[in-house]
Amino acid sequence: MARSSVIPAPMEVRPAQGQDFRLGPDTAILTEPGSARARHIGQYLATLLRPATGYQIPVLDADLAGATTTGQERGASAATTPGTAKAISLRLGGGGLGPEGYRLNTTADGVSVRADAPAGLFAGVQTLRQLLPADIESPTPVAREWTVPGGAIADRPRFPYRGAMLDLARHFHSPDEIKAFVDQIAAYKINHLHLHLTDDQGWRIEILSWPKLTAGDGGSGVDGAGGGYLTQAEYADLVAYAAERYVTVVPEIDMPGHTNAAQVAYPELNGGVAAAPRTDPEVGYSTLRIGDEITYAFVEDVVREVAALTPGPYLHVGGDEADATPDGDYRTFMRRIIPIVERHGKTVLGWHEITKADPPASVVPQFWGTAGAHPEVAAAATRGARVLMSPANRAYLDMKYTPDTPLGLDWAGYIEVRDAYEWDPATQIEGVGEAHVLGVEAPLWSETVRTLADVETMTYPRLPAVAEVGWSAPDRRDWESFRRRLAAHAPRWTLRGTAFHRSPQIPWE
Ligand code: TNX
Repeated sequence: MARSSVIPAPMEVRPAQGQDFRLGPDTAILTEPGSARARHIGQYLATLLRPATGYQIPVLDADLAGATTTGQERGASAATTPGTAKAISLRLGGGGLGPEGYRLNTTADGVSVRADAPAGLFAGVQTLRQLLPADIESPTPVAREWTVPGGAIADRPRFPYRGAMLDLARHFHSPDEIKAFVDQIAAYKINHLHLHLTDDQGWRIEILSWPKLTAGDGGSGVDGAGGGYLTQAEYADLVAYAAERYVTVVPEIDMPGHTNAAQVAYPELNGGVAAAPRTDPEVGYSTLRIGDEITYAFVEDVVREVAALTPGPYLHVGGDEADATPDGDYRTFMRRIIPIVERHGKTVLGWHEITKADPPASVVPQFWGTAGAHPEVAAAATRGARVLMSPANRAYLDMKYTPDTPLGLDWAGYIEVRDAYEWDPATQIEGVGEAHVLGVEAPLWSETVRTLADVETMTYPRLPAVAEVGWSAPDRRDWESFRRRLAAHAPRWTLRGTAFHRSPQIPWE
């Protein structure tokens, strides 16, 4: 039953008997007249549907196709288009469910997706994709019926930020690998991709004003393997690719700790003494020099270039594990660089240690601790900050599933699928409730992770769990339901060639 396998679970699903829609060779996609973005989403959907169905699936402006629908029309009738049988329509307006919400109505005559904004249409398209049989993910034609179950879905996310993170510093991932990852996460309505671009082992983004940062592959990786870096053109291309999939890239420049690679490339950032390259996974030994003016010239240049390449609202400044930076220096540093980032038009994200610096309420702390009392994070929330939730014992994709998992670390414990699923972002930190939570993010640190298959094995099936934690209302979430729905996704991953962990907690088909 495809309907019951949608992840993340939609807000409201009302089945309608006898109203299943069958795609056919004559099925067209009709998009909002005059909207280039709706048209683009229509083309994206057609690209998803063509390989397995073998149908042509033309994409047309709804009015050019002779549609008589108006913005006032609601529900399934909007999919009925005189002159064009069997259409999927993507229309803007009349959704009433916020910037990412959508209504998806299916009758025997067609499917209509309606949303107030393109992001909602895109989310609706991902739901439609999951309503079709798993074979829809086949890269080659499959001779079968393509049925969408009849009924009405109304959906919107609980939190606006649902993210995943790749660590390019400990082992680099190529632009093509990152694009493949973007394609996968967008299917689960993950709308932010955080890239950890700099660390002790390597610097992975070209900075024109400090070119030695990426000389020699931007340093090495953990165990001396996995160097590489993104040119500015590659980064800009990735950002655009992600944006077409409604994924916002969040670049991270980690400071004042995790800076050894920069201090290898530029001894002047290290008091004139070249730092030694490091390929071990240790943390907490490096720091920028808080009293040196060149530190701030460096930050200014890097932030200016990265901000200019990044259309999204956020720039992540790291701030974690700065054990080699005394607390007073840490505050001095953060209080000086936060205004630099804001002057370049970006909202500051920082690992939750940033709350030690009493930052302004505009700064978003990313919580990576475990549940309980965190007075500095709670104080930031009380001052009006919104918190991004990445509890390490729930959302960390680099933790092993069990002691037997070949990849991964275990400092935050083992995280099986159920652990990744059964937690609530609004009850992790005392004093940080629903209204203080911006959303959730699942970080994948890459000390042990190299290939795309490694990335996938750690990500699936835990990322879909975190996606549902971030999207679905608490009353829509249920472990028994989730594990059954998740099982139905394995054939999709297999058809797409996505590796995943065969957790014994899931009744795989
Ligand atoms: C802690 S989580 C780190 C990273 C490591 C990670 C490994 C955080 C903000 N910092 O430097 O890669 O543990 O799990």
